[in-house]
Amino acid sequence: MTETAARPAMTLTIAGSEATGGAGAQADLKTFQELGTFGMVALTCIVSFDPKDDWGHRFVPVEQQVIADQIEAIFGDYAPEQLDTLKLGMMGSPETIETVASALKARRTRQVVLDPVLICKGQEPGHALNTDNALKAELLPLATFVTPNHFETEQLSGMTVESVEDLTAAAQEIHRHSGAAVLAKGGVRLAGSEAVDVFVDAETTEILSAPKIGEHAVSGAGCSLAAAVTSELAKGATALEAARRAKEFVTEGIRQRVEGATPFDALWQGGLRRS
Ligand code: PXL
Repeated sequence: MTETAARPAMTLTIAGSEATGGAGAQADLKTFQELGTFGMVALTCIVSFDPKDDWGHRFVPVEQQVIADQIEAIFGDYAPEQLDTLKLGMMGSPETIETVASALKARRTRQVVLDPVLICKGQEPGHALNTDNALKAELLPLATFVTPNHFETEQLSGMTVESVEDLTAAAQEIHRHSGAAVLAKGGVRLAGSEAVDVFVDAETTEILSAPKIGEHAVSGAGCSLAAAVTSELAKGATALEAARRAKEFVTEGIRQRVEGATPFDALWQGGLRRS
């Protein structure tokens, strides 16, 4: 009789493609693999940067039925209880949020990490408000862990964030109304020499801090952080442990970032291997 190894932790991302491999589903899948989980992807949209137009984002949604089909295929293959953690990334439109939320209603995974990507450059600014409302109504209630960046923290809390104290208060507010663990990212947006994120759940408020590496945002940091949280939760970490390890993963990924022709560098998910 052949021995079968215990199956790896199972992770799924529902997210958009970003062709250059810095962000989106590509970043998620690389992070899942790097952290030792079995990764799956259902694509919501395709983003192609435009080198002829200042690297603006060209955005094409995946047909709604095709999004639903991918989710059906994945949950046909694995029961919700076999999928340890689900990550929700860029949806791109209120219609897609609706499709994903209704596909997930009958398929509840134990843990859902929501990266509340509100708007991608190249989309109509008007989209942000509609997407924000749909996210709050349809996806935030499903989330057990949420990872808003500076802008998304302001949107989800309705508060202005200019300091670590503001970020903490806003993260506590998002936790209070969603019940989810929150990792609110200050990143390079808050002044000072440290990149500060704030973790809040029912037991703990903890400030996670690491020296800033440069003053520019790096592509893929947000996606990779949420994907690392997803992987760590899938492997059995507590929410706080997952947040700490994800911060370390992203810090090393930024240290080993890849430079190309775009004005922003891309995080490399293999950063921890070299450090
Ligand atoms: O980092 C946000 C993000 C998420 N998902 C996709 C993206 C981007 C930013 O470029 O393209 C698909």
